[in-house]
Amino acid sequence: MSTDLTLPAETASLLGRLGVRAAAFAGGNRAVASPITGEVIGQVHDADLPTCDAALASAQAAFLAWRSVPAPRRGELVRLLGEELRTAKTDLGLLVTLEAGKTLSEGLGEVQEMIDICDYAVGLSRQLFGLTIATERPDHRMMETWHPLGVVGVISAFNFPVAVWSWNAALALVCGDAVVWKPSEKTPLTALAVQALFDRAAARFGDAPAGLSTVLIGGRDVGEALVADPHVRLLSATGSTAMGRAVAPILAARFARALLELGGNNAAIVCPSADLDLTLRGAAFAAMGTAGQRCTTLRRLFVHDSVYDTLLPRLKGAYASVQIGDPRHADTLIGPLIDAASLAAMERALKDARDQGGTVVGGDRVAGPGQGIYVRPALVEMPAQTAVVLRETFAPILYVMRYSDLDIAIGLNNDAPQGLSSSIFTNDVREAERFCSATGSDCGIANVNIGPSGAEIGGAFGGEKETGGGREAGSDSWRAYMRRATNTVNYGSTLPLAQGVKFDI
Ligand code: UN1
Repeated sequence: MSTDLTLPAETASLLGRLGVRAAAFAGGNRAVASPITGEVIGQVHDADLPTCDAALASAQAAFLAWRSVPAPRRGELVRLLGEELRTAKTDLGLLVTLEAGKTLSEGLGEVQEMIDICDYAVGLSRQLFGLTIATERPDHRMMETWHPLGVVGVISAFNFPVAVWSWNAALALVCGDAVVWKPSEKTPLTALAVQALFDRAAARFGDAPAGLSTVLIGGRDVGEALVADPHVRLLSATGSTAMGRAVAPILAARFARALLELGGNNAAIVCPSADLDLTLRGAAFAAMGTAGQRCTTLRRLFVHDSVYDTLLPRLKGAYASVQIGDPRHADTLIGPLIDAASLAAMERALKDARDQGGTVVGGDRVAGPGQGIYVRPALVEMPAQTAVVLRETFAPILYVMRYSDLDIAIGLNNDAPQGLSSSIFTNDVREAERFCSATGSDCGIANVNIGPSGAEIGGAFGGEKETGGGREAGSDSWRAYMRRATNTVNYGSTLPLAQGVKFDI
């Protein structure tokens, strides 16, 4: 295991192995710091606006060619990308750890999620299907066909710096679209590495059009270029609800599709019959894992009166003993916060929680390597679901509240403005089914005896209300990346009109 002092050199050699040319991450205008130590590990070049325009024009040209390539052949490119990711998994996983600060196990898990979605998309490339529909007219056939959509813009966040791109790109590519990606300003190095892996896959594929998938490093202006460009027919954006509010009206004004993955304020309900060993592990991973920086992180825990006094001491024990530190070390479970702004938001929320009657355990800074920002996750017992509980703070804070009636607990679950993920811990089938029913959780994800985070790619991922309504990854999410045509074909020799309308000339 490398020491802290070698971190920039370690990053440079990793990037070299992943096929990123030194010119791409050295000498640029934008310094990239690792949250592990705060050290600068790369200097990347922002794309200027002419570069953005050229990339978008080239993506449009690539789309025009790619849409005519048979979908299973398009799948072959994604299969090769999956192969590159398998080969590079260890290096890319470590780079995710260096740049985003998540533990090695989570960094590797993120790359595994990319491999999984590639596998899924390869299969999908032979299963892009439409319906045939009964028609009211004789000697007619009605069907729907699905066609490539255009250029797909992807704006991704620091916390899943590469997986979110892959959920979009793997699907978009088999669907016949071109992809232009603006990664988070905080994680451009992993994006450059993924682009290099894509370029390798494309070279092996042979005749992929130039510009089929590109990355544009930069800040807000690059994002705005993507949002405004008329060629971008679908913009998939992951980030804060504030970002979604800025992006959505611009897309709506030009009638482009928006796939928004915004805030989450995810809750779990612990019922009287819950298996408390399982609940403890599920809640601990969901609340503290990735240092509380997942959009699916568990932030609110409603515990039934009858088990509160048993579960809480155990949870406090887990919070007190969890291993915090350098995420490259095998025994670390909690790495650093991404930056000082994140710490400030956490401290503000904990102050508000105290002011609103909360009792805070943890939340203090702990020593870590260099200038990295390490905190003990905070467990906050709240007398009620106050304003601070309903606000998403992207940090490891778990608000715990008592409940006595399941209907009220489900209501509290649904009172959050966001609607991403949710869980119930119970061994009572009625409670479990109620939670998953139309009158249960109003979130895009509702789990039983599993925490709200750590979703597999096979299901559709996304949520309701201020989470934005988009769905990525599995199930039928692919339809967002295609346009649907309804075809009515008359194979007879008369022209009966629908609805019995007469128009005889
Ligand atoms: C995110 O935090 O932006 O379900 C995505 C999960 C991961 C994805 C999280 N598969 O926790």
